[in-house]
Amino acid sequence: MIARKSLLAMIAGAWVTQASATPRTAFVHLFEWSWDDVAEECEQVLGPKGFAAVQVSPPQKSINGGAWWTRYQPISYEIVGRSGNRSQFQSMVNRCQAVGVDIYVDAVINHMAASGNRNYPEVPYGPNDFNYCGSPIDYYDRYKVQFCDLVGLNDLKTSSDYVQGKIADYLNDLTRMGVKGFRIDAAKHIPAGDVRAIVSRLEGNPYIFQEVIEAFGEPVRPEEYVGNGNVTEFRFEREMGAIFKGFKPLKELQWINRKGWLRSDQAVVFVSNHDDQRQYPERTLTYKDVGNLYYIAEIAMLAYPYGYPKVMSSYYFSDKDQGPPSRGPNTGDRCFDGGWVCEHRWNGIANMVEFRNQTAGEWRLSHWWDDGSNQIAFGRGGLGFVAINRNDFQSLNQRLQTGMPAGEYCDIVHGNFDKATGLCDGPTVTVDGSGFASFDVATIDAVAIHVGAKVGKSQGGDNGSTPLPPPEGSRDITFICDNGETVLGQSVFVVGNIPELGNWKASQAIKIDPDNYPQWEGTVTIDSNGTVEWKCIKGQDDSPASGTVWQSGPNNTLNPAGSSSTRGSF
Ligand code: LM2
Ligand code: CA
Repeated sequence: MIARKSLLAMIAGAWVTQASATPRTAFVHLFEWSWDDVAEECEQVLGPKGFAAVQVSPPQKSINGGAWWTRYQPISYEIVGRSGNRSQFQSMVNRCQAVGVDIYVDAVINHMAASGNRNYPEVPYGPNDFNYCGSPIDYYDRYKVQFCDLVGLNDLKTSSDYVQGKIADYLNDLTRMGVKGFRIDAAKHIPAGDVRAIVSRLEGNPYIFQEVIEAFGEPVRPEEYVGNGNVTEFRFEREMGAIFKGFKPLKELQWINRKGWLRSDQAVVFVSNHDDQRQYPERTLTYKDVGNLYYIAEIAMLAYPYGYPKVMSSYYFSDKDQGPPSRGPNTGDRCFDGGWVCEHRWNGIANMVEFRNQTAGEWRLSHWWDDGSNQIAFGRGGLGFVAINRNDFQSLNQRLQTGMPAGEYCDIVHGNFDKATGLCDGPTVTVDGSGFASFDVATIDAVAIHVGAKVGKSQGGDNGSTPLPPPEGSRDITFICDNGETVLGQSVFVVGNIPELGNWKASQAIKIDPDNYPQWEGTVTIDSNGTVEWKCIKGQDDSPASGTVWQSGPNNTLNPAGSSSTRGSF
């Protein structure tokens, strides 16, 4: 194992990875997932696939009931509910963080529940902490939108110092637990200035995105909120629906970011969300759409350089109030078994996240081609190329200029690229010396390639066609972990902040040996310069990301230039 790892590091040129670590540029909404299941998904899928973050369902205490929407009726800011309790929430945050995945909380702060008496003793809020407008919401009247009860939900007086303080306390509590961002639910119903006042009370620098549903002719506009953080761009969702459901030709995608919408760096975009998949299925793409329309739309979103994309991950439902399956995706009603849809695991969606990460350095369309209607292809400045066929009776067969370096690339929609071996288990696309390649795309399907999945090249951030120079200063370092008491089937591994140590991904930790049990020891070849931070972990023999137990306390440090061994302890 040591030999394989050091050879790998040599081929990959770990120093290159360090210099150009790929950014994480897409996130997923794990709607109604339990905290335990989210944690496992971070380790098994989201970390390895390069997702930046997970939006989780509202974690605060809500009214009881089986419908999914009970979570949008808070009765207290205690962290407890259908997805789990506070300690499960904390453990999820930690486990996701350890594999580089942030947690974003859906913050329901415009209102409390729909009870009659406007009393929430656990916060506490009393009648004076609410607005009273005396009528239902009228979306063409700014005052009513922001001060009336939304579908009967008690509208908080977000202009009040006390209410702002309580909301900020709740969000700061989450930040201290390690939460990295907030979706501000129903932000359109909170005056932008009130959101700003709340945000200004937040500790740290959490990522903020505000749910402001744009609708033609309404007085409250998404643009009012851009000073507070990002804003949802619902026009993108609607346009993707129009295009992929066939009301407009696919070639319209070329102009989708030039319609006077929010700027790319202000916008959160999605093909579907938990409300619209239920409320407006005729115009919103969902897993219920025939064929692969929804699938190729998600692929198109992830390929297209506009906004910060959120992948919807749903469960199957027939009744739109229906709550989640009673058993989680990892324990019972598994992904793909008719319980949880798990779109984020669909091959092309999961792998297009890496496409977006790998192409972030060329944030533009290039090499556009279309057939005049429903077949398109475009590049990302030589870092990636995608061909999408929305035509449902004719395949796409074209020789196209990709702008990419010559080589054989994995079609990551239909195959998986193994970064460690440089092998592709699916079809490949060969780009010739002048950048041309032949594409054969079935009806309602897509093919995508990127520089991070070039066959024969274990991936270490190298995206050119020139061979890498050998790494300088490789050294063999002995890693020792003391007090590594394990049970049968469990081993000790080391993981750390450099590629040779798995970049803090438990799934890529390096196994060491119990030569002097309970002391464990192993040698790893390190090419990186600078201080190395690392920890001992325990995990399943063949799968360190399962049941991972981390060495407590601060990281161990090592200066590879100055020492030949380093030690940590459980
Ligand atoms: C949102 N964004 O602004 C959420 O994305 C959306 O899912 C929430 O509505 C809404 N705002 C309030 O946070 C959902 C659901 C509603 C549900 C509410 C409150 O779409 O149907 O309303 O949560 O649970 C339900 C009933 C409704 C009833 C209301 C109050 O469906 O008929 O109104 O509770 O009892 C009388
Ligand atoms: Ca309000």
